[in-house]
Amino acid sequence: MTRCALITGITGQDGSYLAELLLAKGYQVHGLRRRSSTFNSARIEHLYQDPRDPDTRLFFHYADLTDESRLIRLLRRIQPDEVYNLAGQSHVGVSFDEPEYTGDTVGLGAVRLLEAIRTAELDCRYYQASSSAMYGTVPGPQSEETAFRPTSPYGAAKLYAHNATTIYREGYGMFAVSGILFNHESPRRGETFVTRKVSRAVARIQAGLADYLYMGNLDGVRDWGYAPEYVEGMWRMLQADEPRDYVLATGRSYTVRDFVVAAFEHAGLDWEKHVRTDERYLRPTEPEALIGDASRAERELGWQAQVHGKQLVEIMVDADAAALKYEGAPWVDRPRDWPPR
Ligand code: NDP
Ligand code: GDR
Repeated sequence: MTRCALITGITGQDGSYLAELLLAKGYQVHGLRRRSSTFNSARIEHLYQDPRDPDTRLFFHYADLTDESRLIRLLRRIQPDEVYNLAGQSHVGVSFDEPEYTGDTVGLGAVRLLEAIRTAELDCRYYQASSSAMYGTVPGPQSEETAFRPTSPYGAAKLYAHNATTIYREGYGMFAVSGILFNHESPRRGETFVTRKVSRAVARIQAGLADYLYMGNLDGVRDWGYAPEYVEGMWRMLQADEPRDYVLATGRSYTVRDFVVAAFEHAGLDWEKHVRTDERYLRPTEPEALIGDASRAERELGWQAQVHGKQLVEIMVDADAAALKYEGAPWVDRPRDWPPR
């Protein structure tokens, strides 16, 4: 029988890769998308299927995690076997500007979805997109047993959602799990997250379209992996015999400066000539070093990150350079695999 999955946040980086993965595994996939005044579907356009075609397995529904009754109605109609909650305001810096909205979509949003599953009396498996931002200042390497001490409204909202997921699992017997994912990146990463901001700027500087890249804290330490590998880990968590939380990470750490230097080097540029600091990008508080210990996922799910460091930098810089080339000159014949995935 065809399995059915619902993805909130399908228009985001992870949602788009997860939709691809589940379609390839034969699932019927339903994605929630927000209404916006311009198209917000660039990352999933290549997956589009005509809803009039009887063989279509991908469907989109307008919905927002702030709208509980809509969630209940959709869940009743779709009756998914698996629900992946990837939606919400996901930018840590922005969460200091919009703490209430971040709490509403990231924290309460998850509770609304869990309550909607209960109200609709569904027997489904639930995945919560938890984050290494919940660890905050606790020294690494961080595992599932590490205490949480978030340093941002975003981290605090994720921790609320994380705790709620545990409560629904233990209190109501739901198969509800949290994946505590460390930073994962790709050419589809939002343009204001640091890796993509850097790869995009490097491509523009190399093409002569910009001179400078303005950055915040270069000393932050992160564990950056490759997003397509991480959505495979999410799926494996929902296929396990027992519901358990898992860390997904590479276990390797780099500073933001390391990433910047490698990206400029890859493009044959001297980073010191082009990088300037702008205190607008500094945050009031932030985790110093996030480094994950994913040994439980390796042991129990057979999951292990492969791509990190220089390889990740090169994937992202090359994709942005190619994007610039083809978008800047629309008359050029684009390669068959355009746009870069
Ligand atoms: P993105 O920011 O790329 O995607 C977020 C998605 O949520 C988008 O589809 C966005 O829609 C949607 N969304 C935002 N607000 C709402 C709302 N109120 N109602 C419904 N949908 C909404 O994030 P990622 O794909 O990178 O991450 C996926 C999830 O995993 C997020 O929850 C993030 O916080 C979490 N996470 C991410 C990590 C990472 O390194 N990428 C690490 C750990 C956790 P729209 O396209 O319209 O903006
Ligand atoms: P993070 O990722 O906060 O870890 O959250 P981000 O890429 O935003 O920042 C990483 C580090 O880079 C520093 N930094 C800058 N960051 C941004 N965005 N812009 C800048 O100009 C800049 N300059 C320096 C930051 O201070 C920080 O130290 C991401 C998100 O995807 C969350 O949703 C997710 O939960 C966590 O990763 C794990």
